[in-house]
Amino acid sequence: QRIQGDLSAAIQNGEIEPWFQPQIRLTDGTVHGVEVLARWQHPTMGLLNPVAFLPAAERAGLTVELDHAIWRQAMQHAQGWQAEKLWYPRISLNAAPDTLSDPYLIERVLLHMQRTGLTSDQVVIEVLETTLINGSDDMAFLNIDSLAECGIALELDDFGTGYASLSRLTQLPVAGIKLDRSLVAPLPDPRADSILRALLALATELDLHVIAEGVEDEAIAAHLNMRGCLLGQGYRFARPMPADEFTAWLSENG
Ligand code: G
Ligand code: G
Ligand code: MN
Ligand code: NA
Repeated sequence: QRIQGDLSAAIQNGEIEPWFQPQIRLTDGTVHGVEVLARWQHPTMGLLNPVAFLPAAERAGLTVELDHAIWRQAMQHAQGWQAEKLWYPRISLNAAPDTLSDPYLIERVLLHMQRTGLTSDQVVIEVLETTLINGSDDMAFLNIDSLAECGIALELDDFGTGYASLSRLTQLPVAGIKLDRSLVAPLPDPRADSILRALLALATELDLHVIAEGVEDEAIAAHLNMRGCLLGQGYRFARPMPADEFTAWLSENG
């Protein structure tokens, strides 16, 4: 309907833009990376979150275009932070199932890198745990291998909400997992804590790094740190911010 009709033009004219949420080292509070989150500054409906337009983009076959429009803008901002020596940027980009299965994925990512001068250690691709289970075809698995060969890390997003990806973790070149906030928010609840400890043990065993999502307060951050979870993201540290706000945040916290 309305959203779907406006979407293609909005992608073209930059109405859909990257916002940024820092990922923090829980041991010392320094900045590890930043997750890039799409936002649509809609002329009449105001600020829209992905939940309001990603499904429509998917139905319209526009997610690949949308993801790359966001990635390109995000990497341009990162180039600026690098140039201003505010920070050695490390950005995490969300990939929709269609984006992961795109035969031109590697070519497009390398082109963004070439244009911005960012190197493969500065780019992380996040895919949902469920994408690997439901949305992956041979092309997706080829891409996953190629990303690893290029030195680009792959992280599993919303980890703990899908299922059966434990065996996949041993077969795929996954660098890290992002603990879903439904596992993090209840901490230090004993059951949530048991799951946390089990997942951290598994991650250590498989040599995966772990980022806790939805870290909303200091008690949760301290608990995670006590259990040996090194990285966290959430409102305790910062909300997702537009680029100019994140630039200001970096000059205070970077
Ligand atoms: O920012 P917010 O919590 O509303 O994001 C919700 C979800 O939308 C994120 O967890 C992420 O999976 C998805 N998302 C955010 N930005 C992008 C994007 O640029 N591309 C894709 N494919 N998904 C995104
Ligand atoms: O990639 P993913 O879908 O996990 O994106 C994270 C989403 O969670 C974003 O939409 C972001 O706005 C949201 N978010 C980030 N930090 C917090 C938090 O501390 N609490 C809650 N409830 N949501 C958060
Ligand atoms: Mn994500
Ligand atoms: Na997530």
